[in-house]
Amino acid sequence: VRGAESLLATARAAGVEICFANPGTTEISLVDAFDAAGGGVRTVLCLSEGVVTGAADGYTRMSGTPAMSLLHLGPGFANGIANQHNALRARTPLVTVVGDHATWHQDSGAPLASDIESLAEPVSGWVGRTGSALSAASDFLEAHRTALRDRMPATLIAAADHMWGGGARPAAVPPAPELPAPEQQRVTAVGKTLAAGQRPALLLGGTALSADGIRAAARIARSVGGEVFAERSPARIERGPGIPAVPTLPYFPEDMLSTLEGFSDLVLVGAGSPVAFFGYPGLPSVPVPEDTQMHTLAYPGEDGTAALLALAETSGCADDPLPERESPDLAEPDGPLTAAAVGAAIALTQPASSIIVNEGVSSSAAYTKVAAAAPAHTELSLTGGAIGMGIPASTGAALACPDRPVIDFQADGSAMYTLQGLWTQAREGLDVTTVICANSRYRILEAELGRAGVEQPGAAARNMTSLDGPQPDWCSLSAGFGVPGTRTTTAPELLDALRRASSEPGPHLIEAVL
Ligand SMILES: Cc1ncc(C[n+]2csc(CCOP(=O)(O)OP(=O)(O)O)c2C)c(N)n1
Ligand SMILES: [Mg+2]
Repeated sequence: VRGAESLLATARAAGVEICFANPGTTEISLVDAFDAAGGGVRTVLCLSEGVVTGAADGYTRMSGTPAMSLLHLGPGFANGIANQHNALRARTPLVTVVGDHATWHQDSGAPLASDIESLAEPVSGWVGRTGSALSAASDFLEAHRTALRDRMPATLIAAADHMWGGGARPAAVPPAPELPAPEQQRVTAVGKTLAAGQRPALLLGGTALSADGIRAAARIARSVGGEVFAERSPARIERGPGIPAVPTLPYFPEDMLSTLEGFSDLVLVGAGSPVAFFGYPGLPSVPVPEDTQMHTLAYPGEDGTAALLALAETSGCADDPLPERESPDLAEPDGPLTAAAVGAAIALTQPASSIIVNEGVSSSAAYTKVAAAAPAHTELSLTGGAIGMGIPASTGAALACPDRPVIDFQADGSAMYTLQGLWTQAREGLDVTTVICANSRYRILEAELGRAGVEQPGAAARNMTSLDGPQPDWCSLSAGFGVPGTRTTTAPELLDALRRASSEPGPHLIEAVL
């Protein structure tokens, strides 16, 4: 068969079930090969590459099996970089296939020729090229296995002549690599540290934030008189009855410092060391109090849940009852909409087992603050700070979990980067409700101007932080992509729109005017 067919047959055999695509001429053999050899790999067209990479990230965070993406040369890849950056920060094992010119055409100065490696390397754990039509299948397999082993996006550059060249065969697929569990020695050492510490804290991230991981961490913390935190903006966190509520570290470095004040030890489990989102004059990059000792139980990329279960076992608390979980009382919001009212309205109306994608930016904490009052759910957040992931990630999550409603808690400015993801939601009939926090501004930047001591921003600064003139018409935009939209200005209207959206199939958009 052709290289393209061998690659897709191998992808399918390795467990790839979906390909998010925005292809071009260099990928034409692959486009054609999905019908012949890619049987079983669902193709999903996305109308910009930022939607492709963000959807692949959302899909893979939820399914655990790598999604494939198909992009067109350097410029196509470049358009997808921001969301592949978020996937890198989430440690999502994606396999991105970028078509390139035929090998003999690559140096001819053709208009679309560019240095693809220099674009791909900063946002990939692995970058490689197909070696020939005959090796295309094993080249794909190497990308796939490396992505899974290292929990990082892998990018394979596929030359057009390797895809159309014949004589290829699919590669034999060995079992997928497993997440490495941390050594028992480290578990024992951390167990001793915790037992000796006066007031230890556990900081969970990545693979530690499963239901089992959070339960084990809560048992460990209680047995040593400590506390549990989740990293800021985790890729994926589970919440609900039977899962102790875990506060996330705050955003600003001074708040992180005061939260961690008084802890003797900070044990990192699947999380990196706390770090300030930005550098501010006079504030540290690593906002951890000086006399707090940091330790690592599991590095990002290791199995944090396995580490916590092993530590609970070692510490003799594996079968302890879980700490009492107070179920917070959340009152129905009333009156004009605020971020807090939107967060509460979602928490009160979200169906059981929803997936919440949180790109609320300056509003996002308004949901996490009350999320403990919501029924069982999974929350995905913006791991890499590159805005424009909410609509794509919601699209991917809905494709991964067709039985679970998806609610996108979405800031308005960020929605604009990848708004055309709504079209894919409509085309695929996905059960996604996008709630736009329509404050008509880049509110977080206004807050940052204030932090920088600017009391009265000038006309130029106001111009760069406002979405006024014209205000986006969200319901028209949404309708234009085939998604019915509803405008709400009060909490009762929003509650009503949310209930209606979850009772109807297919995608919806709700504008919440703040
Ligand atoms: C790709 C990318 N471009 C620009 C930025 C800088 N940035 C951070 S937040 C923001 C605006 C956020 O506005 P919005 O999404 O409306 O959220 P709000 O602050 O109003 O809650 C911008 C432009 C970024 N983080 N990522
Ligand atoms: Mg805004």
